[in-house]
Amino acid sequence: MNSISEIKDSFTKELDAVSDVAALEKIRVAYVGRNGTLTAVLRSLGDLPLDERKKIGPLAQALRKEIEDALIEKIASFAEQSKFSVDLTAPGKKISRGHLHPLTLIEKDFRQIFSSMNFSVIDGPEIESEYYNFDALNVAPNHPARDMWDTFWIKQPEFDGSNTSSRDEAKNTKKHLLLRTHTSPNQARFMREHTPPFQIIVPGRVFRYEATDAGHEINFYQVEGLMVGKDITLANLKFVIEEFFKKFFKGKKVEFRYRPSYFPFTEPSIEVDIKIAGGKWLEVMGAGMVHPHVFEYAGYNPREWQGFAFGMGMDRLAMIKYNIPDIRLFYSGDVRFIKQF
Ligand code: FA5
Repeated sequence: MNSISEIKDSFTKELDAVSDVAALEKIRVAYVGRNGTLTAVLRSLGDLPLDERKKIGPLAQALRKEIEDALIEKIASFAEQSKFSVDLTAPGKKISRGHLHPLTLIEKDFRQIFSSMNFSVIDGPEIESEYYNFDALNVAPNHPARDMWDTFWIKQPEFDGSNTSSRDEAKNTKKHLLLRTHTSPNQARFMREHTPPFQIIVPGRVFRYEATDAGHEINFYQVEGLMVGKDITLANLKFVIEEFFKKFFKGKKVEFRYRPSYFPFTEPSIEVDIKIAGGKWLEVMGAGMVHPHVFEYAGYNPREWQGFAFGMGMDRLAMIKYNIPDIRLFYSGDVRFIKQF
């Protein structure tokens, strides 16, 4: 009986001195753990004569409950204290945040500016048929203009080498699939399904089988523009392009140069160069008036409808806007690059 009250006294004293969870655990082990002081007493009960056992047993059991309750209470008080121990003067911890990719930022600009000019934003497939990428755009099967775009052809079961081995043979089959070399197939796709007047842009990824350098990638982004209606002229194209660039380069001085060019799907065709704040002239897009054959492919009467189309290189514009010297940085996956935007 003496030993029970001694255990209780020393436990209470030790518990009072405890100030952290680790020390509390030590006490728990020392008293009620497998080899704890009180556990030893409880274990030895069986060796005692019956009348002593009857007296000491309940006391020892009661003390065990008391100790366990006290431990739980103490641990709860620690939790309660830590909830309020906030040091308001401590310096803040920096939480590192994600960044949007510069090309994503540029695409957002495009969507926002063209939407404000009443253009709808349309999407199209990256895996395209040869028909939409070339034929419907007035690029005849064996016309040299097809070589303006070096193409990644998609291997299909019927072209897997067993029944036809040459790429040229495959290229001449209308059914052939490819990775779109430009966003222009979406002109043909959209016109098939819609009746003019309309004005759309189609931002998206395109692919070309060509050597890479600071200004060329094998996959990059374009934005196609198409406006079809009655009495649309080159003057409308010029206005839309100039409005867009003024908004895109926010207040900087933008100069424009229009050069004659050739695309099978526009007539006349032009290329547009811009000069920002007195810098160098840079080619940013191909454009022109929609070729009558393209309207015919779409089922429109070219005497009734006119339209303009353009295709801008989004990466090139991002390079100009953010002063990025090499297009390959966009696709490097280097977080240090992305973090700057
Ligand atoms: C075309 O792709 C035409 N579809 C554009 C067009 C649309 C003309 C509608 C008329 C009417 P081009 O191959 O020039 O044209 O490419 C257009 C723009 O894409 C270029 O001005 C350039 O900014 C960008 N571009 C072309 N090749 C690459 C490349 N390898 N890497 C990055 N940007 C490129």
